Amino acid sequence: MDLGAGRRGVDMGPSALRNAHLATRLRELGHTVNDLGDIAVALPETLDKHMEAGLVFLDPIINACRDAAERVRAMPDGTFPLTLGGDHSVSMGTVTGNALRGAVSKEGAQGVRSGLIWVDAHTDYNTPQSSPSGNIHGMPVAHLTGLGDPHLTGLGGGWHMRPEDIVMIGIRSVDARERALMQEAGILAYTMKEVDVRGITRIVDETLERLGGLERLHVSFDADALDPSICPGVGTPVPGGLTYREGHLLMELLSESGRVTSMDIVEVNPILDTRNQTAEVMVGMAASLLGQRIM
Ligand code: DIR
Ligand code: MN
Ligand code: MN
Ligand code: MN
Repeated sequence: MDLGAGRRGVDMGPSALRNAHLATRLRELGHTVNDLGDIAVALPETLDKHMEAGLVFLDPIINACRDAAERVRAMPDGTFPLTLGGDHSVSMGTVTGNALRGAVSKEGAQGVRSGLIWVDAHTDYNTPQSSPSGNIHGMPVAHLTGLGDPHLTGLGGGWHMRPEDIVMIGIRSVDARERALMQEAGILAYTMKEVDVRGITRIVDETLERLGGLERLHVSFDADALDPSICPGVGTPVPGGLTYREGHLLMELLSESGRVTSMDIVEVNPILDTRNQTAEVMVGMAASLLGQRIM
């Protein structure tokens, strides 16, 4: 879907990623790939664009997220759910669905405590009140931690991410009120400055240590985390992003840890792209996370 984004086109992202040979690349790595097809979402042209409680297209986005959560939750044990977006609001569904997979925790509550590695230029920690745009793709992480609209925070039936179980990497654009919310929640964000000064290797070491005891780690990869010179097909490009090698190194090191259990690739916009380059780069990122090695 593209209902959560400020401009049209990321609903075509999954087609572009399939066209860039995603399934073939993963099969070549030895994986069995089952493409479950698309989730049906209303086209914006058939809806009247209105705000509900500060949120654009709230109702159809709730439905799409519920659908995504249920599809992920129902995947059999031992499978790796890889979700193709679409705008980043789908991650409210996928992160929730992964936490609810096959389990009821010791405390009897539904959902397993899980780690989230959010690779993005943006922190996506707006609430309906703090958002300058009303676009839901700038709000998924806040809602996953229980802040914001009750329909969206309720997707997990009471399950929420703990702020200390979230690590963000690649950050370089945060709205003023969003920054205050991030600080209040205490979410760890490795900005591009930390990437420059400390390097991806140390950042991955620290991330895996921080998320140490958690059995499920989800990687949510927004294509705009990478520099617009390599991923021009994104709706909100921000200069100064991760290089091609930094992106691959991040995925390679996470892959070597053997701890990542699910992934999203989101915000690929073929309308704004150059000859499907962004989709091809993002297919490479998924391949690196799923075991591709140079030698
Ligand atoms: C901006 C843009 N912070 C917003 N967010 C984007 O509308 O909330 N997230 N582009 O990926
Ligand atoms: Mn090709
Ligand atoms: Mn995002
Ligand atoms: Mn982004």
